[in-house]
Amino acid sequence: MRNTYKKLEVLHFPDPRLRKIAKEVDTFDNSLQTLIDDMFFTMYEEKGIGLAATQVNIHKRIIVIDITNDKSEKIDLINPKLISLSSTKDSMDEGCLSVPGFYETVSRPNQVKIETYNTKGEKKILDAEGLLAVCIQHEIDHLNGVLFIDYLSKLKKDMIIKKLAKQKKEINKIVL
Ligand code: QAP
Ligand code: CO
Repeated sequence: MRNTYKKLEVLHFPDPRLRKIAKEVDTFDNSLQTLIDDMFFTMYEEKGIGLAATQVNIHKRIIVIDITNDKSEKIDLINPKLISLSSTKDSMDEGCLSVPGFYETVSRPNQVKIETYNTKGEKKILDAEGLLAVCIQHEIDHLNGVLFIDYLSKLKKDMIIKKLAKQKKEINKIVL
């Protein structure tokens, strides 16, 4: 662990770079650990519970998650692969650091099993349920260029797009 971290810039929807497909990590070196540490730092600074590398414009299959309130359970996933999904689903209010200010209900399987790698390049199996299971699916979606708002009705999605465009217009007015 270092004592200084870099706060990475988080891309915001509708940035087209959020649609890129991330590539598998094939080198497990120090720079990978550095990136993961900076991703945790960025996620905590932004008050998030999950962050995918895609969101910080790094198109590699890396995710950081911490769903605790006291930063006590850091989970990093490298090349995560869903190997089973429960048929039972749960609806949860989801948000996203790349779609700030918007929360909508999404239905997803409430239990998942994934295969993933740690920073040493060792393969691990992880079983998750509830919020962690939902967060894992949300973040793996990012690696595939998918956002939670893609699951909403066209009406709801269009409303978000419109509000964001309006916000951007207001910000530009102030800058001008
Ligand atoms: C994904 O999202 C997630 O709009 C992680 O103003 C969220 O960390 C999975 C955030 C909920 C399951 C349930 C969003 C912070 C953080 C905002 C996040 C905001 C500030 C979102
Ligand atoms: Co997100």
